[in-house]
Formats: sequence, C-alpha cells, structure tokens
Amino acid sequence: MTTESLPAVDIPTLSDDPFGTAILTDPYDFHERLREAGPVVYLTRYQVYAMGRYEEVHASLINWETFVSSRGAGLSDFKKEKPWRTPSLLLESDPPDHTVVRSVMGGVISPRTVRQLRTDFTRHAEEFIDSLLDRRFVDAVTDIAEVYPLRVFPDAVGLPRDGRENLLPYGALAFNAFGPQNDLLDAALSSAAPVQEWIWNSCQREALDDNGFGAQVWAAADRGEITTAQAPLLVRSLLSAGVDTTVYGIANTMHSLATNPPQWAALHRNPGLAKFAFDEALRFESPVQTFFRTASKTSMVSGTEIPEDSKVLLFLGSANRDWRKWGTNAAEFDIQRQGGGHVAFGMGVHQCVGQPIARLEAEAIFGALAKKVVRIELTGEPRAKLNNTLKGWESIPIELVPL
Ligand code: OVM
Repeated sequence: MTTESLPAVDIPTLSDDPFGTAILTDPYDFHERLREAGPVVYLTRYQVYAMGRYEEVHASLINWETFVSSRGAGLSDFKKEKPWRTPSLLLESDPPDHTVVRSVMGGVISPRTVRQLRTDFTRHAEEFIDSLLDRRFVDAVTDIAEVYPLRVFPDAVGLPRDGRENLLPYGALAFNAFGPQNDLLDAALSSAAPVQEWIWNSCQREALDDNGFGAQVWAAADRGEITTAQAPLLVRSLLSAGVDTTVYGIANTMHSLATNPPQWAALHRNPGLAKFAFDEALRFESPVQTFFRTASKTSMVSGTEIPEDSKVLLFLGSANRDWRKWGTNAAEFDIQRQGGGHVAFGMGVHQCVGQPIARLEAEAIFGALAKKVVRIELTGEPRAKLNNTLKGWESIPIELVPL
C-alpha cells in the first residue's frame, strides 16, 4: 500500500470490499466489524471514510453543509469525474437549489394527493391478493414484490403503457451506479442505452397523462415554480427512486415475515400492524443500504478528523442495526418494536420525499395479505439479489395458506 491510500490521521481501517459479492449477499457481519472498529473507519479498498453507527450516520445525514450531496451520492465525486447521467436535481443537489425543487416535489406528493390514491391502491391490492390465493404457491419477489408496485405506481405517475418493462432495469442501473465500476455496474450499463432513452422520453410532457404525478410536476413548471428544463428531470426522479425501492422494500418485508412465523401470526391477528411491520422490515433489512456524501470542508466527527474533499460512505443498513440505538435485540425482527427513527428513508433535507407513496403501497398490500393469509410457508431457499446499493431478493418461493 502506498502512503497516499492512508488517511491523514490514525483511525481504524478495514480492507473489506463492501461492494463485493460476499458483503452484498450478507452484510451484517461486516456491519458489526465496522461499527465496533470505531465511529469513523477508513476503507482502504476505495480510500473513503465510512460510518456504521446510528449516531454518526444520523448526524452526517443531517449535516448537509459539511457532507454535501451535490458532488454525488455515490462513490464518484462529480467534481472529479463526469456523472453517468445529468445529475438529479433532488438527490444530487444542496440547498438552496435543492430547497426549491424539493418543495415542488413535496407539493406533488402531498398528504392530499396521496390520500386520493388510497381507495384505488387498496382495491388493487385486495384483488391482487385474491388472485394469488387461487394459485397458492407463488414467489414473493417475482409474483408479488415486482408486480404490485408496477401495477399501481406507473399509473399514478401517468406513464405510457408501452415500455414499462424498462422501469426495473433503470432502477437497477441507477442504484448500481452509486457503487464502484464493478461487474454489477458493467452489466447494468451494457444494456442501458434503450432503457435510458425510454425513461427520458417518458419524462416529457407529451408522454404523460393529464392526471398523474408527472403532469403535476409539469403544472409546477406552468406556474413558474420550476423551469421547463427542470420538469423532466424531476419526473425522472420519480422513476429513479420510486420503483426498485418499493419492490425491494416489499420483498424484504415478505422475507422477514416468511422467516419469522410468530411475527406473521401477530400481523394476521392484527392487520392494523401492517404499517409497523413495514417500518420494522425497513429497519431490519434496509433496501437502500448505503449512500455517499462528499466533505465540503474539514470537520471532526466523534473525535476523528475528516478532511475536505473526502468521500464518506454512510451505512444506513448498519445504523439501523446498531445496538447502541436499538438495544441488544437490534438484529431481531419484531413488528411490535417502535421502529421509528430508522434511517432507511434517509434523514434531514434529503429524506425520501416519496415515502407517503411507499407507505401507502405497503399498507395496502400487507393489510390485504394479513387479513386473507393465515400462514406463509417457505417452500424453497430464498436467493439474494445483488446490487451496489440495494439489498434484497431475487426469489422467495412461498406457499400462501388462505384463511
Ligand atoms: C433521483 C433519485 C432520488 C433518490 C434515489 C435515487 C436512484 C434517485 O432523484 O434521481 O436512486
């Protein structure tokens, strides 16, 4: 190792590759080593600083002035490397630019607009679960998690019907692109051109129907709140952040419930716990495992100096299992836990603007399942799905035992 790859001060170092197959498949042993090594750790493999404890992850997420997003939320520093796409106006920006577009998106995805979707989302969920119960033996990923969000969300955005099969590949690409240029990113990029083209075309005013979130973004441009150049980029944010995240979130919740029968029983007895089950699953197995920030200035974090221009890797999924925050049973899935305060949706100015939609989808699907399904049996070995940012499953074969 050259001295250049060493941090400026003497801090704990780890040489593991958090974007390698082993840790992406099962990150939790690594998370524990990361947390116990110290509040701030240097990862020699990528020459970045890392935090895995709740307190420091939370504090850094909130500190947008020191740990900026405008230089990218992935490993790449936009000040040094050209981004793979036009940066997101929401995710990859800082106040005050961020504040304007965030408030427009907050208006588009408001409690009122999301409330209007509840009847529709719930009816779709009930009908969908009924059709699954007819089959009984299904895959919780390919038959549930990858189906329900794609049945309701693209319609809510107002997307064209043709080409919706591009949505999941685009999400996989966008989330792989936060990591290093490894095999996962190469594979996603190799088929990216037509996917990116469909996405961009679908963000234009003419492509979107008159009633959806997409049209509401364009209406904000008509009112002069944003420019017509910004509008398609904000619609793109809906498509980047709104599909894979919910698919993984629903799959992970299914996995946690299917592998913890007493927890399913508790949910079945009280379907009103559906929203708590979802939050606890997001804590327990966070779909978005990591985001980067970039240090805009030199700062101290829990006694460790982080130099200006460093990339800082925040392990949301590890913070969500830190015993210092969650107690000695942090690694247990317990839907009765008051899991509020997890950082699975981030924290601070960038905290997920779409979470009312994600929560609505989850309440609809897990509410319906809880009522209609007595028991879930795993009928085969779940297979992990690998992505540089997202943790989830490719397949979870199950039997749904109806009431
Ligand atoms: C975006 C965005 C926001 C959050 C997550 C994300 C791909 C993208 O604004 O494009 O992941």
